[in-house]
Amino acid sequence: MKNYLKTIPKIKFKGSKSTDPFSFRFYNPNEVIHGKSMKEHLRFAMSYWHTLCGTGVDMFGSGTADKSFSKKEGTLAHAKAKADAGFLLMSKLGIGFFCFHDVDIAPAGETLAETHTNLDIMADYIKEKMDSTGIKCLWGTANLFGHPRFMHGAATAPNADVFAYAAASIKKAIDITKKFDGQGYVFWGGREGYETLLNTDMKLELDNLARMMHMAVDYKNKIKFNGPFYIEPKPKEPTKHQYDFDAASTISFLRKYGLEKHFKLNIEANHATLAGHTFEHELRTAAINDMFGSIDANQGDMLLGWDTDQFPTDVYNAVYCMLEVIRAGGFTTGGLNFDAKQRRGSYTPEDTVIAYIAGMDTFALGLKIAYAIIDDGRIDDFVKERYKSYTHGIGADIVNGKTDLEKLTRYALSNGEITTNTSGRQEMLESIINSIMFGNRF
Ligand code: XLS
Ligand code: NI
Ligand code: NI
Repeated sequence: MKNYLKTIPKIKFKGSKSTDPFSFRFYNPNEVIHGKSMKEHLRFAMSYWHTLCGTGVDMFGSGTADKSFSKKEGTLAHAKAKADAGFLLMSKLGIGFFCFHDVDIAPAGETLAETHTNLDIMADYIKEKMDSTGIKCLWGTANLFGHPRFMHGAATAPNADVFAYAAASIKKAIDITKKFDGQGYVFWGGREGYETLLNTDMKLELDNLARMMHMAVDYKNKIKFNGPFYIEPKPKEPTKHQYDFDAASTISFLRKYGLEKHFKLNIEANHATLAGHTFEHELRTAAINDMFGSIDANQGDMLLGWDTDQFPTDVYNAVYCMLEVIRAGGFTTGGLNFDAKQRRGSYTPEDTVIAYIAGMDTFALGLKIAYAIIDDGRIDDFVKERYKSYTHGIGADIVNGKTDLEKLTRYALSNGEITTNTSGRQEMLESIINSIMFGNRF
């Protein structure tokens, strides 16, 4: 730990022409855009797991990045060194929030009681760091997918003892998140799904998942944890059929079980693409159902079919994401958590800093360009114009519930064949986006 990031300066905004890899080119935290600073708009968070725990292990090889921070792994001394490293990194980058799993911050004990003691020690340690740096917790969560005890699921496990263990872990993780004054709490159901119906009672599993969520809501109310609960949809990986497949199926689950008032969604870019959707589709689905909460910012690789959790550098995706965020009214309790890791070959601490800078600059561009698109107005005007038939006449009657199939049949018969339709002009709209993005440059 002694030498961790020793040669890295505090990262400053140096403008788009800067060739210093340890500077921001586009993210200028205090620059005010539409009444709020970039920092307030974007609410960046560090993911504790990737940044402080992930070593780059994959199916074909061991870790390449040393995350021992000069301490023996699995000890409290190591957990403290990780926290020291994390707060140093966030301070150097000017990142205001972090997100964590229970297992990220403290070593597992021999028993559940010992694990809880370790968590308490580390929660005190981290809380002090939060108080002295002003860095806040965006959300906490319990890792209910890594340990072998959760091989068949947690809340959807066939074994009631596993369900109870999961409940104890959730309770503890909510307690710690509350202690950190966390802005929210996430449920990601990594093993809440199944591999084959031959061994699965799907209805009982889903009912039990809802039972766990209801208990969590009751507990949250009891201890007055104010932040929202988020569900983070993902279609697959690790399980084949994951129950919280995408935004739409998650919302329908929440409504079926009367949970919708207590939850919002945490949308992850790479999960959207795994579900066969765009990032912006998932964000829009959340927003129009009043479920927009927070974002796990990353990107996948079109040529790989898994959750590669790459740092987001695709500016178009960031633009389309920020358009949805702005239209949803911006973040309240949520933010942009970099659920992202460096490639296995970019294994040095310097690469971590560079990766965060790349992600933060990408979203700074996304924010600025999204506002430029909104200010330009052509895209919004086009959409408005496209639906204008619903603002008067028969369209207004449809929208206002003043018609029925018989009346519409009479109208259609008198109206005759539809001989014209208006062009959707997709290519024109895409080229407007390009001209806004690059027009001033050339
Ligand atoms: C895994 C998920 C996970 C959640 C938190 O794919 O993205 O990292 O964000 O458990
Ligand atoms: Ni995630
Ligand atoms: Ni993920």
